[in-house]
Amino acid sequence: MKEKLAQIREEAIKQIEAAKSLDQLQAVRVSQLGKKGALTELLKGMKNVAPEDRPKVGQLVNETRGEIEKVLEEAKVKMERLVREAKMKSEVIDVTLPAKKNTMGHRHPNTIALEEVERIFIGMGYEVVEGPEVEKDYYNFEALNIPADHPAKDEQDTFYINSDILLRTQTSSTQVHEMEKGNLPIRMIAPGRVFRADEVDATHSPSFHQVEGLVIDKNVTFADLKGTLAQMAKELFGPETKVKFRPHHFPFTEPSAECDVSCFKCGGKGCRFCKGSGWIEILGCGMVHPHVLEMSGIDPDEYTGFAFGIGLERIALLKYEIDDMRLLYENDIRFLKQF
Ligand code: 2U9
Repeated sequence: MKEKLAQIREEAIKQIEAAKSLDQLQAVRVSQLGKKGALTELLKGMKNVAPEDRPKVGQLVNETRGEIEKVLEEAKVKMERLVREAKMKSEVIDVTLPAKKNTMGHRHPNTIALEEVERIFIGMGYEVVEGPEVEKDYYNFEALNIPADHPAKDEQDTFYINSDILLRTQTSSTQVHEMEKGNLPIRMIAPGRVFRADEVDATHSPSFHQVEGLVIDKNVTFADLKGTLAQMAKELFGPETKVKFRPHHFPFTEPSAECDVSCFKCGGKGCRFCKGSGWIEILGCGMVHPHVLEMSGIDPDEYTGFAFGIGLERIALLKYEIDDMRLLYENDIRFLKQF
């Protein structure tokens, strides 16, 4: 019996030493000490042992069980330490490594330019109003005095969805909706995306952004328009900036003008930036055509107004001295992070 027990103990210790994980150790515990284990089997054979020897044999079996349990426990503690150490080693933090750099997001040059224009006009008491990009022909063209045979209405220039619905070519349609509401006076800017069937090049894109302004009140004159745009130019390009107006034609304004600012690079002397002229064209403007007021239900004998339109990309390109509009649409992070 003693020999048998010694054999069981040795086999158990051999298996414990061979175990390579906590799971394997647990398997040894089950196989050696469990219900189907060698020791339990041995105890089942107690009925064949003489009654007077049973206490002695029982004690021997319990001693062997105790010894195996002790070895198992020691092996378990050792194994747990090894597992802990391996985990610590794999998770080691090198505090001398340089910290990871968090990259900051950047506002797009268009957004910076728009926020600047918005800030200037909000400061002068204007409202910022946004309108739909998909419009009725009426709001984009007819209500703005653009006749059916106007070249802008050609399918080559405008994206039509059907004969009546189109992608707006200017944000003026938003202003027409505001005029129709009849809440006068109006002092608003309408920023937004517009669409024109243009080929892509350094200065054109089929989709770009505008900010249009509209003021309608009693006694609004061209002098108000000039003063407003002169103030905007100073805030946008610097306090020394001058403005100049050249006669132009737009169907929706009469009289109409294009507005130039003195070159903010050379101060007006003439340089490469302004192509030697000392002036840079930045927007179109004029007094709202009486017929445009009338079509939206405003009496042109009582009210007058001025309007202007700015290409936002043009402002961004000028302000940040970017020479190709395509850079604004590529979203290359190396480009964007400069602003
Ligand atoms: C209403 C009446 C008139 C808005 C105006 C311009 C002149 C103009 C261009 C600037 C560059 C378009 O993006 S661009 O190509 N716009 O020159 N826009 S007056 O006139 C209006 C607007 C609304 C009711």
